[in-house]
Amino acid sequence: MQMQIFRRVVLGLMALGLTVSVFAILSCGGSDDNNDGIQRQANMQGANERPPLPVPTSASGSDVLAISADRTQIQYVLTYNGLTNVVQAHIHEGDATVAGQVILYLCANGALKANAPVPPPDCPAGSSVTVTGTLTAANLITRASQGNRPAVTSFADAVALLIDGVTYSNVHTDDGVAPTNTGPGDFPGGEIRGQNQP
Ligand SMILES: [Ca+2]
Repeated sequence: MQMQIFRRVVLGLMALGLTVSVFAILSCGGSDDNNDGIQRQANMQGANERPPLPVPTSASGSDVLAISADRTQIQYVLTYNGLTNVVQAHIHEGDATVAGQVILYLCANGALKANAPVPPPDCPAGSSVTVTGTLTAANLITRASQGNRPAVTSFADAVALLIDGVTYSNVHTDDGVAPTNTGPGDFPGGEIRGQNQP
């Protein structure tokens, strides 16, 4: 009799264990939805440049930044239209009101490539251009804190700023002839710019 009770208790515990296991698996599966990749994008215009020059350009551009679920990679698609003399494009830290520091290169030409930790793709010429690439910790330019902006010492810091809307992308042009800022195709400080946001 005691043995029968013992068996029932054991079988009951086994059934309970199985049920708990199934719930654990189901709840893990559900929580994966919270780890899906996050996307940010920018709509770049001349009027967004800071400090405002003004930048009299009819050019425009965009980027789409897809952050991997584990937040170790950013796949990007950069487009720009109506720009001449494009020399480089970056992601900068900072809100929409400031000129912030470069933390990631999206593209660059010639000697400017050497300023990036890993040479970025070319910034092609053309009336309508698309550049793609993948950014990882190897691409990051670390930065000390500046003003009220936090330090960027890791790729995780950069991703956190990106998710929080505290980065912008811009595209720089330069005709290679002094002086600067003479018109479209000659804004070394940036011709079009946009805040990366949801
Ligand atoms: Ca010039």
